[in-house]
Amino acid sequence: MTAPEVVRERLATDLARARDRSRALTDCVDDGDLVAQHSPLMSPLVWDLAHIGNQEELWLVRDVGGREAVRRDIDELYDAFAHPRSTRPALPLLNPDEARRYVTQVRDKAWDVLDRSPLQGRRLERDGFAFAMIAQHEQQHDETMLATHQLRTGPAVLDAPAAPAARTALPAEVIVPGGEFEMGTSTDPWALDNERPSHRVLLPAFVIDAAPVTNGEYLEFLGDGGYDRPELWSERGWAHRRSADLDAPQFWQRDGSGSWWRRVFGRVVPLHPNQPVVHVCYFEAQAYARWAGKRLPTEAEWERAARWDPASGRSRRFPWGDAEPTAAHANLGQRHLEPAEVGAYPDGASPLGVHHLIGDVWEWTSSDFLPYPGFSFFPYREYSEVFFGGDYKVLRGGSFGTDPVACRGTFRNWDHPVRRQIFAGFRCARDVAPGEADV
Ligand code: AVJ
Ligand code: FE
Repeated sequence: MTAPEVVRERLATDLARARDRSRALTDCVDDGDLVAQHSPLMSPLVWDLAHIGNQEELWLVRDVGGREAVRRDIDELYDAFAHPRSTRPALPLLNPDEARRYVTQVRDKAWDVLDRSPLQGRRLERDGFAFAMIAQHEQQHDETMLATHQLRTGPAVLDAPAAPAARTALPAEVIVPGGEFEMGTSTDPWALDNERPSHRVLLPAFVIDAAPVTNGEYLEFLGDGGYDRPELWSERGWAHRRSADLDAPQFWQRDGSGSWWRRVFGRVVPLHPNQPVVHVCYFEAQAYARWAGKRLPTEAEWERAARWDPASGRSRRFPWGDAEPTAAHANLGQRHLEPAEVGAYPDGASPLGVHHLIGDVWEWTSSDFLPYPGFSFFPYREYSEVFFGGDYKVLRGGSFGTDPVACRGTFRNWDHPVRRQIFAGFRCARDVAPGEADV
């Protein structure tokens, strides 16, 4: 049990950090850019901004605080289910100045609600859940806005130092022994509904890559005709590869001499061979894995590799233990605008020596997005429940654009298998060969 005053301080920091980021992502472009649609897959940035404020108003100001609405008339405009992303630019949205004023008004009230909440009692307020949920929500939209920035054309407006270089050489693979482990959580106070409840899962031994697949490795697949060999793709994956005319990860381009480059937030940079590949869809990940004689890990395998501590038998919050991530553990929080070289975070490794599980790139798993046994929605069906059983694959681990508040060993992300504007890569896994796990 953490004392309410400590929780309150932490919530204030997390909410303030989210708002600084939302501001930075929306103050760096002009109004025309904020209302424009940079891709039919994305909302205009100004929609995300006001939607962030609207969710905060619904949950913190009205529900937790029991206060008067700031703007009851705009709920429908910012209801993600009422309007698909492609139709949002045509809505009578708040203009950029109005949106900025709106989120500030809501936040001022939310600060007051936070000051007065006991942070205990009612489940929504207990341990500050509602405030943490809203901080996570804002950060998730900030990551979405970062993806919109990546899709946006025109001169670069975002800047960050280069991600760190390798500090240690990694083995190709790690053997994870079979056995039972605790998947999900019933005790992490800020875990979202889909991460709950904790349950025992029994897995046979498996082998998992020590790091995500790099650009250099992916280039070998590409050079070996990976995109031209239907036998490497699933039936659905090949149909998509054909209809979408995929021939390389999104944002890759080749120059006259055959060298590969990558467009990264408005700059064209040489393809870095030792950074994880990013902006591939599930079907590309699946084809690579088959080419490598492997497969994608299941979500349970990923979580066992990330959380299970062989010494204690316990599942921990992060690969390195229960401590919150620092800059030494993982590439999170948009400190860098790219994944780091593999081997750059030795302090972030799991006890078995699996690296880069947290940060750098979201990792596609082979699992569909489904509820854990005993799931119940909280606090609303539309966060997770309505997506269960849809055409979604689970992604794990967070990217360089994920804030620590929205990232942990239990955190589950999901998206359509064709999507690649998200900061997604992957690592491979495989069954153990006979005798391999006995050593
Ligand atoms: C969990 C990232 C898939 O962005 O659609 C934001 C998070 N839910 N607002 C999404 C979310 C409601 C969600 N993902
Ligand atoms: Fe949202």
